Amino acid sequence: MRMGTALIYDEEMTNYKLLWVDPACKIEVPERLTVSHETLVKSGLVDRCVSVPVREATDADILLAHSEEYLEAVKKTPYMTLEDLKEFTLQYGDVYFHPNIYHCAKLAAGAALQLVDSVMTGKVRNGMALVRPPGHHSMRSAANGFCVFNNVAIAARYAKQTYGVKRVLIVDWDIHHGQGVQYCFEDDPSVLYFSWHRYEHQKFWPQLRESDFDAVGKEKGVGFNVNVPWNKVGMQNSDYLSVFCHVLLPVAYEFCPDLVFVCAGFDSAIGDPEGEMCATPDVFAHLTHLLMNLAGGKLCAVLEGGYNLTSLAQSVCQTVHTLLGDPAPRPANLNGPCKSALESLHCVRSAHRQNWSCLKHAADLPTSDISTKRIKLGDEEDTVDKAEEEESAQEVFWPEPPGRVTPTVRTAVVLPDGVACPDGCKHFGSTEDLDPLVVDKLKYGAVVGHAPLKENFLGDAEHSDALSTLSSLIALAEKMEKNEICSGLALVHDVSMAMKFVVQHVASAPRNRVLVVCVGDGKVMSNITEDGKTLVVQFSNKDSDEQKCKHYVPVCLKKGHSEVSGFVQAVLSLLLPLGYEYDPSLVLLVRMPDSGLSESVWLQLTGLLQGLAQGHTLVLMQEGEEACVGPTASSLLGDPAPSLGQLLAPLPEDVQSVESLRHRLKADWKLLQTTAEETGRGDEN
Ligand code: Q9C
Ligand code: ZN
Repeated sequence: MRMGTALIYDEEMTNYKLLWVDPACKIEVPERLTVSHETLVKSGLVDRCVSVPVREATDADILLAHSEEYLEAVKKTPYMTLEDLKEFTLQYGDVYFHPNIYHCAKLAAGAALQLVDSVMTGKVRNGMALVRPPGHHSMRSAANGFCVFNNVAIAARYAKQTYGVKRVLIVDWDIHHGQGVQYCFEDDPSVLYFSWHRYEHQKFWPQLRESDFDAVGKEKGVGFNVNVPWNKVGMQNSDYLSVFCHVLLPVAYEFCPDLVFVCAGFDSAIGDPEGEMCATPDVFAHLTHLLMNLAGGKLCAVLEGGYNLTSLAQSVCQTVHTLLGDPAPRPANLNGPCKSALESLHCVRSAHRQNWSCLKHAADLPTSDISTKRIKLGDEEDTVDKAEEEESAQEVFWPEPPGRVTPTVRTAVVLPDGVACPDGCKHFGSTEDLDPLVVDKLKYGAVVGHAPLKENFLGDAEHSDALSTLSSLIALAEKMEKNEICSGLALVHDVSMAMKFVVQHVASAPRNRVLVVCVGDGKVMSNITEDGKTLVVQFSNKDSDEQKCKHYVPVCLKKGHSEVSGFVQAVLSLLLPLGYEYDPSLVLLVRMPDSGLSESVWLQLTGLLQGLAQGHTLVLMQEGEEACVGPTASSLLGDPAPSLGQLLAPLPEDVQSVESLRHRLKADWKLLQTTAEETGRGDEN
C-alpha cells in the first residue's frame, strides 16, 4: 500500500476515572483504551501503522464547537475538590468530571486534529484516533454522555477552516445518537451527519424527540441530517449492511464528501451492555471498507463508545485492519434485515425522498402508523424496565473473528509483454505455469475428475498464446482459492470465452460460488444453472432475452453506462446487497470491450466489490483496453477510487429498471428489501 494508516494514541488519556459511585457512568473505564491498544499491539497492527503523536487542542480549536463560557468552566475543573467536581458534574447528564479530564479532553480533541492534519497533508491516507473522553454527545455549552469536548465536530470545522474542505461526511455508527454533532451542524449543508442509534420509540437514552428519522436538518441544512432509529435491540449484521446499502451509501455518493469522519463507537457491537445489539465485530471491517472509496479514501475514525472490552477491542482491530487495506473476512449468515429494521429503513428513506434524488423513488407508504408511536416520557414502565434490565443482563458469546491472513501476493497479473502495470503486482504467466491438466481441458473439453465441459474452448484459442493465457488464468484462480494470492487481473484475447472458462473451472469445485459481474453487452452465460454455483449480474444497455432467474440479474441502464448516477445507484442498492447475501468465494469482474464505463466509475466498482469474497476479485479485460490496466491493478492493490463528483439525478428509466429488478428479486434476496411489507427476518424483532 502506497500511503499509510495513522494510529493516534496516548496513554495519558487513561489517566482519569470515575471517583464516586454512579451506576450510569461506571462503564466508562480507562481499560477501554488500554485493552484496545494492547490488542492492536498483539495483533501486530500497531507496527504497521504510522504512529502520530497527540497534541492538546488549543482554546481556538475548542471554540470551533463550544462556547467561551463552557470552556472557561471546564478549565476550572483541574483545581476543584472532589465535592466541587461532583457538584459541577450534576448540571450535566450521564457524565463525570475528574481533575485530569480537562487535560485528557484537550488531548482527545487534539488527537482528532492531528489525524485531520495527517490525512489532509497526505502524510497518510486514513487513520484512527483512540481517545478518551469520547465526544459526540457534548454540546456547545454542555458535557453529556461521558463526553466533554466534541472531538469530531471540532475536527470537522477545523478541516473546513484549515484545508478548505468543502463537504464533510460524518458517519456515526456508535449505538447512541450523537446529538451534539447533530446540533452543531443541523443547519449546515456542508456537513452531512448520519447516525444510527438505539431508540426504542424514544425510550432509550438520551430519549430525544429529535433523534427520530424525521429530524432531517434545518433551514439550509435540510436533508443533511440522517437519523436511523433502531426501535428494537438485537440488530444484526444484515440490519447494519442493509442501512448502508439503501440509505447511507446512496446519499453519501450523491453528496460526494471531500473528507469522511467516523464517530467510531463500538457499543453497536455484540456483547455491549449499552447497545444490546448482535452485530459481530467483523461487520466493522465491511462498514469501514464501504466508506473507503469516498473522498479519495480520506477517512478519519475517532473512537466514541464501546463498553464490552472484548467486543470493543475486536471491533477496533477489524477497523484498523481494513484501514490498512487487509481484505475483510467473509460476512457470516446475512439473512436479511428484521421487520423493525425494515420499518426504520422505510421511514428514513421516505423522510429524505425530497432531499436526495437517489431516494426519490422510495415507496410512498404511510410512515405515520409505523414508527411515530413514540413512548411518552415519564411512563410508569420506565422504572420497572430498569430493574428488569439489571436482572436479565446476561453474558453473550460470539466466535472470535477469524485471523486476517493477507496472502503474501496481493495482486497477480496475466499480461502480454510490454503492458504497463504498477509496482507491487506479481507477473504471472510464463510457460512454467502451464498446467498440463488445464491444457488437456482446453484441448479436449474435459478433465479427469471434473464434469465434462459443455463447450469446446479451443475454437478461438488455438494459438499457444491464448492457451497459455487461459492456463495462467486457471492457475491464478486456483492460487486465489488457496488464499495464496488475493486478487488478479488478466488481459485476454476473448473476454467472453475466458469468463466462461474460469466460471466452469472454479464452479466445478465443491464449496465454490462465483459472483460474476459483467459490464457490457453481449450474451454472457448460456449455461446459467440454478444450482447456485454462480450468480451473474450483467450491466448492459440492451434488454436481455436470456432467461431471468434468481441467479441471473440483467441490469439494463439506458444511454450507455456513462450515466454515472444510475450505475452507481444500481451498484449500491442492487449489486452490493446481492453480493453480500450471496457471499461468493470469488468475484469475477468482467469488463466487456463495449462497457462504456468511465474509469472512475469502474474503479469505484472494483473498489467496492473487494469487500466480498475476502478480497478475491479476478478482473478480466479484453486486449485493447491496455489503458485501463494500470488503474485497475492499483485498485486491486488497495488504492482508493477517485471521487465521482456530486451525482445528478439518475435517469427515470434507469431508476425504473433498477427498482423493478429489486421488486422481482426481493423475495429471493432479502437484503434487497427496503420496506416492512415483506416480512423480514422474522426473529421476533
Ligand atoms: N445504563 C457514549 O457511548 N447512559 N456515550 C448510560 C447506563 C449514557 C454513552 C446509562 C451513555 C453515554 C460515547
Ligand atoms: Zn455510545
